[in-house]
Amino acid sequence: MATPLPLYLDCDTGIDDAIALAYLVGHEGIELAGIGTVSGNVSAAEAARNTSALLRAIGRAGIPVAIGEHDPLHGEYDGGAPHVHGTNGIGEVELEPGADAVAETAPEMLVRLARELGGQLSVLAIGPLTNIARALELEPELPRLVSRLTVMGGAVWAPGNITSFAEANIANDPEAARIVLGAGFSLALVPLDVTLQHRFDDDDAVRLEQRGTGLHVALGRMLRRYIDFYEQVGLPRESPLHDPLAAAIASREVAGTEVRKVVLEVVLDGEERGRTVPSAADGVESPAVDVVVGADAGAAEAIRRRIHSLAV
Ligand SMILES: [Ca+2]
Repeated sequence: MATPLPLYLDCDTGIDDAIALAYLVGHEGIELAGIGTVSGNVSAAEAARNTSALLRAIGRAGIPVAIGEHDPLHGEYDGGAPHVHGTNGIGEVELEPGADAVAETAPEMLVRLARELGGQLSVLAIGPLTNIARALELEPELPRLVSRLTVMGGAVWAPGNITSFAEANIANDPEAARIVLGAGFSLALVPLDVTLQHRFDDDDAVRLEQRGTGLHVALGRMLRRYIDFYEQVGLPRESPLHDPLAAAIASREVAGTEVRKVVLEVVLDGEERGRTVPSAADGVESPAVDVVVGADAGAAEAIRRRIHSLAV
């Protein structure tokens, strides 16, 4: 078997973050070298508690979790998305507490791992990009020290979800997004354009609950809560796989079937704040990124299979 891919995960756990985490742990080709948290769906501290509790439930409490930035680069944390993810971020599901967070911050952990792994580290960001922007302040060479950065975020040719223009991860810290998208990483952006095409539904919640372990029952209940939210806002009883799809693409298990290489600008002002726009300007110096707009039709099944395979 090939050497596992070392991965740093940056997250704001979050129900779809929890599903992505279970997928990553269930993937034998991934070695989770460290996890950092950032405020988004919940505060960075709450996200760390949720992440550690999930790792304990999965039987992987030894994976280090570092707390990252509480506030975006400009302004203050806005209190998260309790209407989507529940007041505790994981759909009011109660889990046994996990290990304490480590002493270093999430940006410090990312920089340390990138230096230690000498270009081998892959990075997956499924929350606002504040920690990645702070890590660039600590280590401007970061884009050349990591092999690939995969970001769940943005709505490029599709409408947004937090406003009609902007997707939540980018909208929660547009300044950080502008810095990270322009920093020169080998970068795959996994926006709403593609994540909305891949979904779990009530059958998945039932199957997770029937799997019967504490972890799977908890994930099933979280998923049901998430599906309830989509129904409340007038959408089908289905859950888009935002973060899990980005995880499956970062792991290279799921391929992008349509990928467009474009320079992206992030709108910072006005009603379109947080919008990700393909740049029309000629001669811009910013580097292009790979925007994934289509992915393997089997993505949801691949994610489902990994999560069900977890022996806990
Ligand atoms: Ca997330």
